[in-house]
Amino acid sequence: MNPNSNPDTIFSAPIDKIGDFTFDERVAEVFPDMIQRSIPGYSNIISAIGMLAERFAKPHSNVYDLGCSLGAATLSMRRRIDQEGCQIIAVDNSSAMIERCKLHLNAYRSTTPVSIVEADIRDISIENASVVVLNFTLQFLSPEDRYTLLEKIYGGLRPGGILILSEKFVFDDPSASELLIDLHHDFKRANGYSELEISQKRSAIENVMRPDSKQIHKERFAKIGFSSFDVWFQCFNFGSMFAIK
Ligand code: GEK
Repeated sequence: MNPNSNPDTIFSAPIDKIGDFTFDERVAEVFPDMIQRSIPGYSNIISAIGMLAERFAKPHSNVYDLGCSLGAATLSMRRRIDQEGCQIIAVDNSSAMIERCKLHLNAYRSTTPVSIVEADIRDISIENASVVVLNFTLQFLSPEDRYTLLEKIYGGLRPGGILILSEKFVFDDPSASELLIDLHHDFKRANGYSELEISQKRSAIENVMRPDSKQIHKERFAKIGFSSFDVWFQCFNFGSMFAIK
């Protein structure tokens, strides 16, 4: 369990009719515990996002955290960025997440200003960006919207700017896929989730989250025009990529 969060027990009792997963008040309340226990490597990725932002953030530029939830990536970047006139814009369309994100971020002081915006990331404009983070958010958009959003990000990035994209991956090779999914379930069991919780969460998320393969991500980056991209972290079927303009 995460000591800074209420424990995630959302799927612990049998549910008659499992609806689609939404980022509502109940999820926001247990989110730090849920994400730590569900995504292998999450805390490593969060701290490395801070390191990457420190390296790539430029003076008088914008840094975006798209699908910021409670602001973990924003906090990590804010701790590291030391550039005059640089501001972070953290965006999420869940009001429950945004409300709590404000509380989390206002609890600490910092020199880099942060604007916390409740909006759909498909509707905002991206401009003068040195760093853009999509930490486990793109997978919730439809495949057509993914391409349009990545094109918009590319358009709003300065030359040399970085996109950090973390996602669950799917794999073409059936045995590799089975092994990596099994290892992920072992990870969840080791973190105290029961078989019932694992299977009910899986049914709830199935319709709202359709991940891509690393190959698809790479092909899309190349088609859009990113000059350099690769995977910089992977644990089981979860990982993170960078793409530089
Ligand atoms: C972290 N990045 O802790 N517009 C805005 N927000 C959206 C949209 C959209 N169209 N679709 C989904 N979201 C965070 C973790 S969680 C990942 C990201 C997960 C938001 C949604 O409300 C949720 O807060 C977030 O994307 C995905 O580093 O729970 O697996």
